[in-house]
Amino acid sequence: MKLFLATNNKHKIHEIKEMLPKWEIVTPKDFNDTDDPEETGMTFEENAYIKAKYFYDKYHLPTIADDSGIVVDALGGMPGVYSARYANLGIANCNSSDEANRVKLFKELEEVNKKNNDNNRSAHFACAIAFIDEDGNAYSFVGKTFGEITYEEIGENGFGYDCMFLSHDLNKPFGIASEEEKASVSHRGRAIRKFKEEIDKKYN
Ligand code: ITT
Repeated sequence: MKLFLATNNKHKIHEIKEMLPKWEIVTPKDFNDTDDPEETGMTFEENAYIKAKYFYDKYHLPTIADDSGIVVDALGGMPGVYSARYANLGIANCNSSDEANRVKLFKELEEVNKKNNDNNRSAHFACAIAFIDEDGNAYSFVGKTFGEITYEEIGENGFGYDCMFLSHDLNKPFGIASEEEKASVSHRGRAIRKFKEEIDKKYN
């Protein structure tokens, strides 16, 4: 069964392909398509739907999209849906590098902790998976995983904010977790498992 995965993020493609071994996954790259629809939503669910709908309307294949990010309690939920462009906020309307985003998050959190005279570093990752089937019906699945922001980068596994996220479930940072360990508790793993439970039976 063919599934269009509406993302240009190679790390998401790798993780989701591993999680969905029975599906034939194609991505915009396979169509030499560099389109990147603007993420104008205020929630992960809205943005995932915007991306899935854009590519469903273009290729008419069953399509999934992932919108995800890290939500830090002491920062009022930031960077949240702005996770990919956090270091560029207010400067340019494009994604910033993972490293620049991490540097900014460490700095902002340190300042807020100092101001509040505490060390609240609670955070969670969230992932919304939007799925649009071949008839255009839309579904949404959300996964979350809880933990804390570390004081320095730990490990090199994963991508994005992984090396600064201490997973409560694993009791270690995602930066030193294996792919299997991360997938077993991650926001993306949880959302994709909900997708599988609901959708797999439709196609089997
Ligand atoms: P697409 O929109 O093309 O899917 P993107 O990288 O722009 O790719 P998002 O808008 O969903 O994706 O932004 C997600 C950002 O949140 C991503 O750039 C990472 O920095 C971070 N992120 C999401 N999932 C993560 C994970 O599992 N581990 C570490 N960081 C993650």
